[in-house]
Amino acid sequence: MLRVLHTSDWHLGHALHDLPRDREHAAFLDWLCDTIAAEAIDAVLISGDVFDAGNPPARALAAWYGFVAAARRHRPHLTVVAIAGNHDSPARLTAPAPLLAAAGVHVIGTVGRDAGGAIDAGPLVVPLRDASGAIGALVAAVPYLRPGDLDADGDRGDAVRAVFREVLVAARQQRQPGQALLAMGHLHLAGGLPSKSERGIVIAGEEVIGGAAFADDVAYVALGHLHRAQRVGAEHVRYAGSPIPLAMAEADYHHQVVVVDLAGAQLSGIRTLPIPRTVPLVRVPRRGASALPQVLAALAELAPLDEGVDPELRPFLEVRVRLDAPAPRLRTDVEAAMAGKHPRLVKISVEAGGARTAGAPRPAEVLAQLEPREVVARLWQREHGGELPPAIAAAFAALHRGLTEDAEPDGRPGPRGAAS
Ligand SMILES: [Mn+2]
Repeated sequence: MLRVLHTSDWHLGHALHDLPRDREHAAFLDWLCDTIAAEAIDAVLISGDVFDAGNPPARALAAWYGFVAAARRHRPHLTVVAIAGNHDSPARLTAPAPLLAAAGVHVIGTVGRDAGGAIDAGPLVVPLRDASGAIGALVAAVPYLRPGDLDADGDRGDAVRAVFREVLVAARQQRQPGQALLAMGHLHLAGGLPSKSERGIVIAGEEVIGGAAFADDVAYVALGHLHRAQRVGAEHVRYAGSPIPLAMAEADYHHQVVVVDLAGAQLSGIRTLPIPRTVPLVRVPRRGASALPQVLAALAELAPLDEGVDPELRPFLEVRVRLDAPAPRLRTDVEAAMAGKHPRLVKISVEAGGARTAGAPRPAEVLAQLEPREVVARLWQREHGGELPPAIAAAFAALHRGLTEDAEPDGRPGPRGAAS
């Protein structure tokens, strides 16, 4: 019997609209260590995005090393396998690999190839051992695949599938009877539901591969990248999901880890364990949006600041205002209403109200044929009536210029614009 815990998308070092998440991550990692001990876990699979950024802050590195040391104190034979996600720097994640390997931690950043282009699959096949030291399973651990990891010729989807296929072939060659075969990947699998907080990983138009990339002899597929916990097409193909909400829109997510039991080569059980939420996410109003007077009245009802609570554990709050006309004092009014309140304001969302300019619906136009400035001018006309004010036009032009100058070579906005 081998018991494996699957988790992913920790995003250590994350900030929610500039507010740090360190206390939430610390609470999760404490809970995870307790769970590893209580559930008698033999191996932990972390399916990418250990860190939120390629150059994580020192406190995020401290959380990571502190976790691996604490987890091994609870379970001295524990194996930890972490693959790089699209947020991780493969080089930085794997820089301490020799030290970590001595502590049972395998960090996998890139796919090596020989001069002929063949994959060096050896480092991507990781054995998982039970408490007696016997190998109970082999994991084909494939990191997020960057262009340099892939065969340059042909379709990206084909190239991604080829890497999984070749690493699984190598794992099968090593596998002894009674050992299970597992796979890990950080990618968007067809049929998976994305959230707003993942950074799109399209490189050449091929974002998604199908679950058929994993053959029937793979007992469990531990995926990362999608932040909503979910199975994809089959019970044993799963995204563990992120352990904390990475955007206000994820307030209703059920954060969890997956516990996978293996009996010999076969999957014998899958359970999910809910992760306690340390910091509540509050929305005013709870659903939809309200006019500003109602929002301000609801904010007045919020609990007053409790000085006894650690400031980083106070709830995050989003207000959603429906506006019928521009409200230049919106932020000032909301911030005044929040003064002395317990929750921390992280976001003001505005929804345009019902007082639309009268007139027959316009024939559908192809958005791509309009200049961005024209789209803004028409939106202003529709929502507020009249010409686009010069100050708004200038602000939009500056913003648009900033976005297009930041764009990555494939024309998509850079990480700053796209992250959560
Ligand atoms: Mn992620």
